[in-house]
Amino acid sequence: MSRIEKAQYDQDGYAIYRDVIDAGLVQEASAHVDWLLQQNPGLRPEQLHNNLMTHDPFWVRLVADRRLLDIAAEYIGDDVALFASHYICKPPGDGQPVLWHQDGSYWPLEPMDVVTLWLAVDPSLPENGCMRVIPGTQHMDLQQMHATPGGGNVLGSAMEDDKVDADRALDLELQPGDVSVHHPNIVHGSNANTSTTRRCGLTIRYIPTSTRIVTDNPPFPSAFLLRGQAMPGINEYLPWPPYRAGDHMPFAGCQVWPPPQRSTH
Ligand SMILES: O=C(O)CCC(=O)C(=O)O
Repeated sequence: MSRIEKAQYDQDGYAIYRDVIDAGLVQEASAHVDWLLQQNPGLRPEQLHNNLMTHDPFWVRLVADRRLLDIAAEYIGDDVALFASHYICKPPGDGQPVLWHQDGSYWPLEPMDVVTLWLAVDPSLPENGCMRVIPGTQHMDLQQMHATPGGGNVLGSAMEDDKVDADRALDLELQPGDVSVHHPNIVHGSNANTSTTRRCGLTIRYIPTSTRIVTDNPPFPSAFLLRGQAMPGINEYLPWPPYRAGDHMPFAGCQVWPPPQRSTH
């Protein structure tokens, strides 16, 4: 248990873990983004969403990495499932901002017991639009988000300005392989990327298996049981997708993927 990070999370609503993922796997994640963009030529790179991961073995391999699950387990316990994951990859020059928001306002979860890990694939710095948080706002109730017409905001909606004390915002500066953790209620966002370097991160939403994903059409497209036991009657989970040469991006260990599986329901 990393007491310092957990204490900071309890006080401020976020924490940072350095050097979590090795350079080889980060490099594969970066290649994965390029591969996904080739497969989905109409998509902006900020919009690589969880619907793309249902049949993608590398994506599941990445979010199931033991080092990430060990961190998630510090916050939500040892029975860990995935709710969602998205790459938010801001290209140089015109990378879009993520306006101020609280994640929990968007999510069909009961209860709102969930933690987000954000894995830096590129250096993530103020100049290329790193994530920004307002410490302590995890204690605010979830607010209604409002549409932001015009298409320039990754989420398409945001909090009202008068609810946000942007002067208190803190930049989360990360190097590739670092991970930040944030609370579903914390007010956060990120600026546009007007620099000459890409800013890519993978956001990963982990839930304990006691949290229900409320959906009319289970299983949810990114509901995977990743560690421990499912709780009967709560969620349906997807099988871990097998690797098929030609259909998927090759990755270290793909020939023996997936590992022997536990019950998925
Ligand atoms: O990647 C970003 O800039 C924002 C990420 C975010 O809002 C999130 O992970 O909840």
